[in-house]
This record gives sequence, structure tokens and C-alpha cells, in this order.
Amino acid sequence: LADPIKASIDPATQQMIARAQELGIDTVFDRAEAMKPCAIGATGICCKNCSMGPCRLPLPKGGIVGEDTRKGLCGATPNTIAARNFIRMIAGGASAHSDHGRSVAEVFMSAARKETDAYQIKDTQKLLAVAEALDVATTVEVDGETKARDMDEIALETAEKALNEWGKSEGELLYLKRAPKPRYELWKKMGVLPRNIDREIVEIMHRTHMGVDQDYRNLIKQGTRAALADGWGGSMLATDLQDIVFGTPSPIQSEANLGIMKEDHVNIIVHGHEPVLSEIVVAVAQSPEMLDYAKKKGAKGIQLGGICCTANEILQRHGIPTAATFLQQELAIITGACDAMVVDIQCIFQNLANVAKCFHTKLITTHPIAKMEQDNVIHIEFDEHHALDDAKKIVKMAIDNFENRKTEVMIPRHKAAQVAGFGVESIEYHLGGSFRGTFYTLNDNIINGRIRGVAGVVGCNNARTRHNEGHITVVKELIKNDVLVLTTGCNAIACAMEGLLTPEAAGVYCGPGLTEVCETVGIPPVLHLGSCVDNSRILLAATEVVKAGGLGNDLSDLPVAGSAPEWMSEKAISIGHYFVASGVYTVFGVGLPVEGAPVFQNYIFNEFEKLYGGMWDLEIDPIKHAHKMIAHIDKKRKALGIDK
Ligand code: NFS
Repeated sequence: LADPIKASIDPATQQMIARAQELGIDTVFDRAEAMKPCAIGATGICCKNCSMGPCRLPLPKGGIVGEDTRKGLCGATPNTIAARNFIRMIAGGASAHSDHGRSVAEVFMSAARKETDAYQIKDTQKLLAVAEALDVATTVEVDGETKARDMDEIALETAEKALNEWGKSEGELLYLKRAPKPRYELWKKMGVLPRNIDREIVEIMHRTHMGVDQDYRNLIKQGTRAALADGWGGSMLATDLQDIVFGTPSPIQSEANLGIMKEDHVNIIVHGHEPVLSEIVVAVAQSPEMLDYAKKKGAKGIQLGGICCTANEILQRHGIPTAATFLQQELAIITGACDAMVVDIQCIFQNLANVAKCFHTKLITTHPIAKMEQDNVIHIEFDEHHALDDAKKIVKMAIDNFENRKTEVMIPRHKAAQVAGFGVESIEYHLGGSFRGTFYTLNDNIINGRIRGVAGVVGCNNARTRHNEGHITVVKELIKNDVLVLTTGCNAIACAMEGLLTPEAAGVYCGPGLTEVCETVGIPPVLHLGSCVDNSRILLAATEVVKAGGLGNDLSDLPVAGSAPEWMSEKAISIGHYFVASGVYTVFGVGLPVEGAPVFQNYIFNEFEKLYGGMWDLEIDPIKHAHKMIAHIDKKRKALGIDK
């Protein structure tokens, strides 16, 4: 069994791991003790792409001396195998983000066609901005006069153009031109401009099939193309279209950690990534009709909470509190107070079904592509055309279940206040200048050194490392050294649980320069930019910084760095790679599946800087991890001549 103290730095998590053990229920923390990872697979040198294998190519003891003669049955070298595996991870991650984006685009289309009552165009400003980026005319000429074009027409054409990005037969992704010009030109020169989203992913599957591409440089080139199709394509479209249909976030106050659940309320937890259904669940659960019904059933009210990125989505737009990070998902049920857990797609443990069996919890899957085999799982297939009915059914089911609680309820008392909902628009508002607009104040503070640089710290939890320790140590070390942190995904949830997402955190944890800026402007030193698809907001914010001037001409000139201290998913690899290809030095913790192929590793860790200005790195020690980022930031400051 796991030692709760060694498994997590968070007292609520420690308490609930112990509670699960007391009840005889295993959690991911215990399973991580019982099953150790395969050292060959973990270092990227196991090839199972054909049935002559799996071929395993472990590094010889003492490392490679002389020529590296390792090869698989077909002759594949460790570099080929690691590169193939790596870009298949990119394909997995890019397809998850992009398929999510596609679903949102379809909902946007039905809203534009007015086929649904549940969704409307909420943010017309954003619609106009997206229309422009997709080359949709926003004005018309009438009798020689320029007039605003009909909004419904713009919406419809924008939806068509957006959906087309997944499968168009010629051209290149339209969003690529949103990057600074030198970056776009570099991608063009390198031959990595994605043609459409789906094609780049399919091409990875082809090239990594037995006997096709056998040059790690050419393989990773396609990985780059697909990752760009994610960051500057599928993910960015997901963010933008969600903002159009659900509203662009602005700073909003809330709370985080399992302590947000309430014993005397009906607790509904939404978990996953696509806010399409959870948006409606939020609306329905907050309706007077459902509140009355809950009261009739003996509850004081309905408490909603989120897990993973669905949490981030409904937090940033509605202030719904965050219940848990990725690794705490089983624990939310183990409180005994979870009346329904509604899951959509991605990052959902199949073991939730086994845990739910020990309690009264209704576990509800909602997406046609994400079902579970266990027979206690209820599937309510969600469709945008009857979204309201689905959501009502789900909320009512949770309320009806309130009286069925069997085990003694134990909700940890821990929770922290947080401010979330930052984005390009709100950073511009808070850190923009009243005269020059844009990101002038931010740039000015970077140039004068109050802010040393900006870091994007993102990504998952991983049961192979102590829960939240990497996240919190890296982030605290960065802000202590005056680095402003932008966060998304489970890092954002971890930071929220630690109280780092409050303006008050500045005075406690930051260096003098960052404290001064945060206190003057009234922002937290760690800005929550949303879910993992919202990493696209970081790309666009960085682009705005370039545009505001004084800090070079390209993203790779900026004193910025990226990090995922506790990554685990394929999505994280895709994100890491589009950061790198966008010119950002990006450090991962835990381990990377390239360590068994030193030549390929050197290529993406070092050679890549010459090609793209950004490169990968790996550092497990969180303090060293932060200092590698700071060293890179200082290197960039020096190159810009602002290293006073
Ligand atoms: Ni990102 Fe969001 Fe969390 Fe990792 Fe999973 S929730 S999409 S993949 S675990 S950060």
C-alpha cells in the first residue's frame, strides 16, 4: 500500500488515501506501489509496431561505448524506435485535443444554424476576431459604403471555415499566420506548415508503420507538423469556439480542493474535458426548479464541482469550484458524498467504476467515444440537439440518489481560495497600457527587470512522482525569482489548492519585483489561463508580447520558458512539442521516453535549438528544473540587452 504522506504533499489527498485504505479500496497511489513501470518502455526503446517484436533495445550497462549497434529484427535503430514512439504520442495527444475541438466546432455550427436552443453565440467580439483570423469577411459593401455584415451570416461562414480546417484538401492551416511573421516564415522554410489537422495525424500513423520512415530527423519533422496542427490548430480552435459559444473568461473567484464538497448538499462532480455538456449541467443544476427538487429530497442545495479540465472550463466561465486534480479523482467518490460523477472524455480512470461500486455514487458516461465495460456504469449519451433534456435527466438522477448514501461521509476540510479566468484579453486589460494598449505594461516591466521573465507551467499529475510536489516547488521557485507564471490544466488546479492563485500570494512567495507588479495591478503571481487546450492562450499571449515591442521579433527571442513537472499524458507531449516548435525552451519532469536513444535525445534537446530556437529538456529535481528555466530566461535577457 502507498504511504499517504509520501504519495502527496496535499493534506486532503493524504487523508483520503488513508481513508480508502481503511475501507479496503485501492487507489492509483496503491497501484503505483504494486506495479513498477517497464524500464525499457519508459526510456522509449521498445518497438511493438509489428508482430516480429516487441523488440526491446535496452542501453548496455555503463552506456554506449563506441558504435551503438543495437537494432530490432528489421534493423530499426534506437533512434528510429524512440522517434516513432515519440511522434505516435504526439499523434495521440494532438488527436485528443483536436477531436475535442471538432466536437465544439460542430456545436458551434448547430448554434450558427440555430438548430439548438441550448447553445447560442455568446461572445460576438470573439466571433469577429475568429472570423478575421479565418479570412471571413466581417463587412459588406452596399452602394459604395462599407457596412457591418450580418452576424448570423458571419457565424455560419466562420463555422464552415473552422470545420474545414480538419480536412481541407489544399492549402495550410489558417491560424498559422497568427504567429509572429518570422516564426511563420521559419516553419515554412522548415517544411512543417500543417496542411490540415487530420492529415498530419494520419501521416504519423503511416510513417511509423513497419518499414516506412527510418530517419529520426524526418520522423520528428512530421511530429512537429502534427504538434503545430494541435497548438495552432485543433487546440486553438477549441479554445476560440468555446469562447464564442460559452463566453470568453474573465477573472473570477472560486475555491479548490475536495473540501468544496458539502455533506448536506447534493454533490455533482463533472470530470473530463469537453465543456459542451457540463455547461448545460451547470445551468440546469443552478435552476430554481432543480434547487426546489433537491430541497424536497432533504438536501440543502446542489454543490457542483469539477475534476481535470472540465473543471477548468466551468471554473473560468462560471466560478464553479474545482474538486480535484487528475490523481484525486477516485478520492472524490471515496468521500461518500459524491451523488453523481459525470464524465465525458480523457483522463478518466476506468477504476472509477470499481470505486463507485463501493458507494452509492452514480457514475455516468456521456460521450459515444468514451464508455466503460463495468455494469454499474450508466451511459446517457449526450447530443447537442437534446442537451437540456440530457442535463436534466443527469441532475435529477443525482438528486434522487442523495438519500441513498450508505457509507459514512468523510469530506476533508481542506480547500483554498482562487482567482481564475485569465486570458489574452484579460491580461491585456490588467497588464496593458492605457496609452499604448496591448501588452505594453507587461513588456515594460520585463524590460525594467521587475518581471524577470514569463513561464508557462502546465500539465498533469503522475503517480510515479509525489502528487503536486513538482508542480508547487517549480512554481514557487519561479515566482520567488520574479518569474510570472501562466498555468493551465492540472498544474493550475495544484496551484489553486496551494493558494497560489490569489493576489495575496504575491506578498508571501514572490521576489520584490514581481510582488510590486502584482500588488500594483492586483493580480496573482500565477495566472490561471484555463484547460489544456487553452495552452493556445499562452501562444497568443506570447505573440501579443512580441507585437507590443521591445523584446525581439519572434517567440524564441522572449525571456520565457515552458514546463510540465508531473506530466503523464500523450497530450502533454504534443503540447511540449508545439511549445518547442514555437521557439520555447521546455522542461519536463518525471522522465521522457527518449532517454534510451541518446542520439535522438540530443537532437531534440540540443540540435533543435539551432533549428527552431526552442528545445526539450528533462529535469526531475524541481528546484534544478526551475533554475534551468531561469537560466534560459537570463540567456534571452542577455541577448536582448536587458540583463542589468
Ligand atoms: Ni491536460 Fe486536462 Fe490534467 Fe494532464 Fe489530464 S486533465 S488536458 S492531460 S491530467 S493536465
